[in-house]
Amino acid sequence: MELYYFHDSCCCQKVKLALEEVGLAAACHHKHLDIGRYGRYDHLKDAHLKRNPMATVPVLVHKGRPILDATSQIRYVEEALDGNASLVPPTEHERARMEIIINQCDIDPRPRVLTNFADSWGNAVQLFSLQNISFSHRHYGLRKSLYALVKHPNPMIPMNRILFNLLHIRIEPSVSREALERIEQATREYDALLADGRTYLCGQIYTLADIACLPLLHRLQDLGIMEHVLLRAPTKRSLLNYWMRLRDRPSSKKVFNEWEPKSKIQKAVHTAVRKHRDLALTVGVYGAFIPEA
Ligand SMILES: N[C@@H](CCC(=O)N[C@@H](CS)C(=O)NCC(=O)O)C(=O)O
Repeated sequence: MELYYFHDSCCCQKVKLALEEVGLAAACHHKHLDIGRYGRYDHLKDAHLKRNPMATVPVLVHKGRPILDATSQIRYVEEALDGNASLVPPTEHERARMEIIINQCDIDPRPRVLTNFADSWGNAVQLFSLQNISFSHRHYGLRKSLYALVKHPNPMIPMNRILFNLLHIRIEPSVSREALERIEQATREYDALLADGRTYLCGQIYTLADIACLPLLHRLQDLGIMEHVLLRAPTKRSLLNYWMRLRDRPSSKKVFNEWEPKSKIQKAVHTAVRKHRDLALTVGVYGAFIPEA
């Protein structure tokens, strides 16, 4: 089995979590693809386009057959277990709940469907992520932007980033308000579920629902809006405790902290970039788009 992934993508993190949880990570060959945040666009190279003409990650290849969608991939990992372990709850009722949560956490960032939050709060989180990524592309030169525009099978994706930076086009406040409300609603729902003292979203065993949800919670933290969402009244204490508990799980630690700066120079650059990004988020995005309580 081979997994083509980008470490900082929520979709990819789901699949990596599933593989880590069931001990298949070592048997799976991981191939890191830089999908553009640091400017290499590995996903637009011919080798990847052959694997996935839509140029997205993650791609899980098993016996020469690529599986192109994260949600299908985590289900595939569960099926590959052959009863050795399970990422599915034992009762029918909880299994139905798991299905709902997996779908609610699905991400489809194609521009035409991205703002469809009704069914998925994954897309609402992705909207803020994409804004963040677009910011990180603002120093890209013309050549890099043109390359993406020419090579990308969905040119609206690089086009949106170019316009975002060139013409200072921003997500409309009404849309980001709607996205935030969707995030509020989903987190309220999950908090209510966990309020009965259960350990995981579907009861007492860790399931695909947790795998689908955790990368989104991690992203809320990364974007700096977790406090806003979980600590604002009414505080979502059960969900907050769930996150603090599950982010310390070995699989989470591996997947969410995959890239750590090693040398002193890397550390300094990393800190500077983070500071700069946080500033951009606080002043440019957070301030402008997160509505007042
Ligand atoms: N529905 C797909 C979406 C995959 C997807 O769009 N992945 C993003 C990363 S989260 C990507 O590859 N983007 C390519 C790009 O930005 O050009 C899934 O869940 O796997």
